[in-house]
Formats: sequence, C-alpha cells, structure tokens
Amino acid sequence: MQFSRLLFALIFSLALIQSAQANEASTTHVRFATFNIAMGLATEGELYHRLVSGEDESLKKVAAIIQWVRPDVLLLNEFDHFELDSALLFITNYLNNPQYGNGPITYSHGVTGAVNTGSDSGLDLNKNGILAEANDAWGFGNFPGQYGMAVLSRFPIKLERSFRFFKWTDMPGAMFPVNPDGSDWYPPKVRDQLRLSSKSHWDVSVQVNDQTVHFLVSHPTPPVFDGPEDRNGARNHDEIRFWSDYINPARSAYIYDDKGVRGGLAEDTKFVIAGDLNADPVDGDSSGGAILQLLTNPLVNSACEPLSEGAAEATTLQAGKNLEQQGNPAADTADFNDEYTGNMRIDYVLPSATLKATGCGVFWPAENQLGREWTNVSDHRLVWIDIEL
Ligand SMILES: [Ca+2]
Ligand SMILES: [Ca+2]
Ligand SMILES: [Ca+2]
Ligand SMILES: [Ca+2]
Repeated sequence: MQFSRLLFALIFSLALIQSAQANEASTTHVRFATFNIAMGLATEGELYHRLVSGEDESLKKVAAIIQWVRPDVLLLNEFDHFELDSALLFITNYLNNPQYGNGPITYSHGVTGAVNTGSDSGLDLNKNGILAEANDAWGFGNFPGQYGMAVLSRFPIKLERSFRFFKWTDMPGAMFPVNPDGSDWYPPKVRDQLRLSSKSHWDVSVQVNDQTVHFLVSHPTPPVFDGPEDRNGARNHDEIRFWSDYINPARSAYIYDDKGVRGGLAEDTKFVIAGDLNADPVDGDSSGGAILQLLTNPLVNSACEPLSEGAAEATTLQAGKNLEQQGNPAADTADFNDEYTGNMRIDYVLPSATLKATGCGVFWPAENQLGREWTNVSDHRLVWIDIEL
C-alpha cells in the first residue's frame, strides 16, 4: 500500500519547498540507508498501539538514530505491516518530534505493503507433522505482516514492482536443500509451491530531479534455524541471487513480478540494493558465498565499506566467538550473541557501478560517544551511503 498521495496532500507545501531547493543544484547528494529496527513484535497490533502512543521508548530511540543520521531514502526492516499506514504514524508521532535532543525530520513519501511472513501456506513446510505454525508460513512469522518492511523518502518514490509471489522453483538452477543422501529435502509437490521471498522483494523507484534510482529492498531469511539440509541457507543464497540476476539483463529473463510482467532492470539503470541480507562475507553460516554474489559483482559498486568505531570496540569488549572470526570487526553491522554467533556484517546499502559514492558508515558509536544508548533498541545498526547524482 502506498500513501504518497495522502501524505502529499497533508504536507504539500513542504514537498514543494524541498523540490524547489533540490532543483537549484546541478549535483545532488542523496543519503540512502537501511535499518533493521527489531519491531517485529510478539503480538499482532502491538506495534500499532506503540506507534499511536508516541511515547514508546524503543521507537523514540529508533527515531533519534534516524534524526541523527538524516537519511534521504531509508529502508526499515522488521517493521510490522498492518492495513493502516504504519509508516505515516511513525513519521507523525515520532520522527516529526525532537528525540533525545535531535531535530525533527520528516519524509513526504513512503511505501509499505504485504509480506510473506506469517501468511500461512496450508502446508507443513518444516515437516514436523503440525500445520499452521510460524514455520509453515510462506515466510517465518506468527501473524501476517510480522517483520514487515517500509521505505521512507524525502524524494518522490513509487513501488514499481513487487516479487512476493515469485516461485522459488522458477529460478533456473535454484539451490534447493538436499538430504545427506542427496535426495530432495522438500517433497516435489511442496517444493513447486514455495515462494522465494521470505518477506518480499520490492523495486521502488526514487525520483531525484530528472534522475531515477531503483531502490531494491528485501530481507532474506537468516541461514540458521534449520538442519543439515540447510534449507534456510539455500533460500538466503537464492533470495540474494534474485537481485544479482535482476540487475543483469543477460540473466533476468526468468523473473516475473506479482502482476506477471517479465524481466529485470535495463542495462545501465541506476540502483541501490538495500536491506538486512543476513549474510556476512567471511563469517557465519551463510551458504555458497551468498553475499559475494553482490559484493564481487561487476555491476555493483562495493568500494565504500561502511565501518564504525563501535563495532571495532565491541569485538574487543565482547570477545568470545568474535575473536575466532576472520572478517574486519569494524565492518560488523549486527551485535549478536558472542557465545555461538558473534557480531556480523549483514546489513548492506550497495549502489550500482554507475553511481558514485562519496561516503558511507554505520551508526554504532563507541562506549563513550553520543547516541550509544540509543543503539540498544535493536541488534542491528543503521548503515548509510552517500550517492552523488
Ligand atoms: Ca509444521
Ligand atoms: Ca543453515
Ligand atoms: Ca555481540
Ligand atoms: Ca564480525
């Protein structure tokens, strides 16, 4: 569901001022960001009540981080979706008010929509003999919309295409899970119905003056919470592969969107891929070099590696599993348990090779720095990149 038109009516004058200012400069710097805010709450309706109150401490901290970094275009992961404008409530009741000494920020445009999480498949997807569990939904979730997504923007945006219903089996050479003896883990009748996207995959166009950038957002399943067959690792790999194929005209012919339109982006289209992609380039349990499909992709500009002092410090202070890892500690974006997992780089904002990045970072202050206490709202940190257009 899109609320741009409604919101436009509410703050029409503001949008006019913004676009008038933007048109004055020959180049525009646009800050793109992704933030898993951990607002996939335990019960349906809980997020609605917290949004309406305007007084929820966690949402105030999320807002404070956004007000500090001030992204122009922002993906929120784990933001429960319901059939009202959740993003609009967040803007009006939190972002538009000063939080922790930060100035208000507003977004004139937003996109939210239905996701696969919590949408029951009617099948026993985890093969335990019990139906209608969170694990039997098209994407893991206790109710429809749990762990949803929203995109907020200061520039006009439009949900161009969604890929919620795309079937995994329609991806050529899909990495389906297999049993240790080599046989298929999913019965063929089940496998052929599976949806690839665990939440959704959205192509959201962003209009910056006379230029269009496609903001490609998703939230692939974590590669864990499975067995030796690695069904979630395989799905994570292919959810990321979807974008590496979508941006490549030589590989995108098999793709179709939820309206049945085929193909991916045309050659030289500007894009930014964003989201909690649940895959670290070096450490963790992801499969088949999942994130390298993007990080080493010649169509992707991954030169600017977002870093933070807080992440580097966390590895030293938290020790444990972190000390066994091989990845650059300063590049971590998620603060996981240090006994079994360790901190990971799994949240990404990756522009196309046709775009110039002028800076990037992760909002993860060190122990003694301002804003440190805001970050405990989520196990993920906000990641941003500045693009020159
Ligand atoms: Ca089941
Ligand atoms: Ca696994
Ligand atoms: Ca940790
Ligand atoms: Ca790490």
